[in-house]
Amino acid sequence: MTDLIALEADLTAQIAAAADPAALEAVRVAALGKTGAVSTLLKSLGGMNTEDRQVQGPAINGLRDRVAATIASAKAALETAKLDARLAAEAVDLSLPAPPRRKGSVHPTMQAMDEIISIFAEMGFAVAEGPDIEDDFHNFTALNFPPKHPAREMHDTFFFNPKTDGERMLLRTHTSPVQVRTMLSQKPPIRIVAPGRTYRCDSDATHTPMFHQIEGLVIDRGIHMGHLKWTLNSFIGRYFETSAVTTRFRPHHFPFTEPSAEMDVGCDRSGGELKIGQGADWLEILGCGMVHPNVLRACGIDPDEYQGFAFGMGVDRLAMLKYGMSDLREMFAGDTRWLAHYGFSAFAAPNPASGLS
Ligand code: 2U9
Repeated sequence: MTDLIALEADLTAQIAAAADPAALEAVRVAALGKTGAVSTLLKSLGGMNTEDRQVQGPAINGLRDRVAATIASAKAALETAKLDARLAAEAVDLSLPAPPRRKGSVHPTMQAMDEIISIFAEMGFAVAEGPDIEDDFHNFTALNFPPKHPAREMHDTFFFNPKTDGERMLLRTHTSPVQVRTMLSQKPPIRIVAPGRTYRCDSDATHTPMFHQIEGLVIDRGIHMGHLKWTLNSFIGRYFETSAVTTRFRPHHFPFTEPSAEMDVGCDRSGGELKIGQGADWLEILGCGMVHPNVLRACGIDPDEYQGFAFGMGVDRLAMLKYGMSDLREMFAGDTRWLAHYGFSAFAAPNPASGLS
């Protein structure tokens, strides 16, 4: 009996001295584990005569229960102490003032997009939209890109994995498939702009994998380059807010237009700052041309009866030119300080109904 009292006192002292869960577990194993001191005593009951067992049995079982209960309460106390320490360390001072709230703003690309849409809306263009995920026909074939033609690679296309039928969908490389879908579903006359996100596997100082385009399409009888030139000259004057704007059309090549051209605007770079509408330099602004007869045919329109012109421009770049940003990558960084500086009020956004203010 004295042995049991001494053992209990010793174990109680060890439990009290255990400073962390690992030390406490070591005490538990030494007492109640398979070969622990208390377990060995319990096993010895089997070798005792009935008289001794009747006395020792309750005494050893009682010791085991008390030691187990002391360990359990010591474990709970250690866990409470750990939680209290963590709560104290992670305390939040609720009396601190909140950081100033940043106001949301309209991204310059979207401001430019709204301005461009409004200018074309004033000229009688409707807005058309289509899916970002396209098929080969609407993005390439209908636009007179021959199969395996290098022009397809020029577009650095993001392809999806092939479907079970082998067809590979893709992220549209331009918004032109929207015009294809419009021609296939509507009869001329057509006068639309197609704004939206476009994707090309290209990333450097002047290219991002996702960028914004707006393209335009006019289809009617008797449409010619004169209509194209007037429309785009008028647009540029409105967009850059100057009547002094000069433009020139340089011959170019696109599979979907013939003839094709790039349009430059007169500018001045002499003072280190770019000024549109003055000076002797030229700046490339957009691409355009007369819709290729093959494209009209692929979209169910008879080129002997109808003609059309089309144009396309990069909106992120046009926003940078108008609002003085120099680094394309900053446009996509999502920096709230940059947005607070360059962003626009949502209440001042132009729209097709109100027009350009
Ligand atoms: C159809 C027929 C013709 C759209 C056009 C361009 C010229 C053009 C580029 C400008 C800069 C794209 O963002 S950019 O890289 N676009 O130069 N786009 S004509 O012509 C079409 C479209 C659809 C059915």
